[in-house]
Amino acid sequence: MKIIALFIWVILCNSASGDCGCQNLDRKTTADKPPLPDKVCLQRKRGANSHYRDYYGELEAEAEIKDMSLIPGGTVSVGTDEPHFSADREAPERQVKLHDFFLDKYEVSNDAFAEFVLSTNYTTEAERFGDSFLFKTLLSSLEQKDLEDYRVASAVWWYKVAGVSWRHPNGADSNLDNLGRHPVVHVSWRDAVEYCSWAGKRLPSEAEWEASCRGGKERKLFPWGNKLMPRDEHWLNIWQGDFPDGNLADDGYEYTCPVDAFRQNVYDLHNMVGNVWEWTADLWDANDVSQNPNRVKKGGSYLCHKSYCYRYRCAARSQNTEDSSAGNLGFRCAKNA
Ligand SMILES: [Ca+2]
Ligand SMILES: [Ca+2]
Repeated sequence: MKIIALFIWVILCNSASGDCGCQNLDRKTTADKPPLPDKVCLQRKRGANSHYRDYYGELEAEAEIKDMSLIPGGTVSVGTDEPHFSADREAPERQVKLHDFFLDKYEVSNDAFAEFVLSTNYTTEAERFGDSFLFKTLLSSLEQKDLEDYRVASAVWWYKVAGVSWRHPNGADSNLDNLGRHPVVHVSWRDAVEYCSWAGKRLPSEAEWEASCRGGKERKLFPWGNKLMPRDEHWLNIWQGDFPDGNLADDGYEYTCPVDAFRQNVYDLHNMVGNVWEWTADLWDANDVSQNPNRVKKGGSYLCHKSYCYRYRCAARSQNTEDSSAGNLGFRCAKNA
């Protein structure tokens, strides 16, 4: 039986405004097991990180799903009373009850998505539409000029580009060479639902995603604590330098990184914040009964910078319509325990 290695990470604090505009990428506009709350509660009292090891110890037989972590349920805090983007409805902090569940340790990779497509002949929505949204630095200046009218008005660094899809993630002529372990992108919410269903899984709810992000800690900004760069090391793939020009890529990645590049908390979850945004099951507006409602996405992406899109925090959230796709938006799956 594998033993979960624990790292005690000692941490400390950070804070911004703005809007990356990536929530505007709409094509039309340019029976579960009962929770064990007492046990979880008791284990949490033993220390910030120890409860997870204890919990796993008692549920060893169930912690066997490949590349998934068992996330303990119970009553967890989500949201924040110190929102950075009030319009995103990050506040208030609230308590939610969750059952135990499993969550993928990694964002779904191109290799994994290719298996799904090979097995099902699935065609993604971007492939059916014939286009997807690409960040400007992936286009030559000539292409940027030609596609001027296909920019997102509120975020002119996004271009709707023909021929871009998960198979051609960085331009119509690009391919998946050396990107097998990178996250699949240009997948819509509906594509994500189909993939998870094929895998015998489902999308996580926003609360499940956020509880997983928090790694058993309360009121921390990031999965590991409050300090962005413990030990002066990069713990996530975001944007360094000036946005939207001048990505220094100090973290080693100008675009996506491999899905197992940054381990971020005691749940052994990688790239929860940063790398690519992740679809959740939830509606942005629970009363939205339209044909193409907005769904909640979490975690921010490699394009996020504190000065402009400080959304690589566990409490941060954004939205896109179900049929949206872009080069910085992917997903991971959950499964009932
Ligand atoms: Ca980066
Ligand atoms: Ca992510």
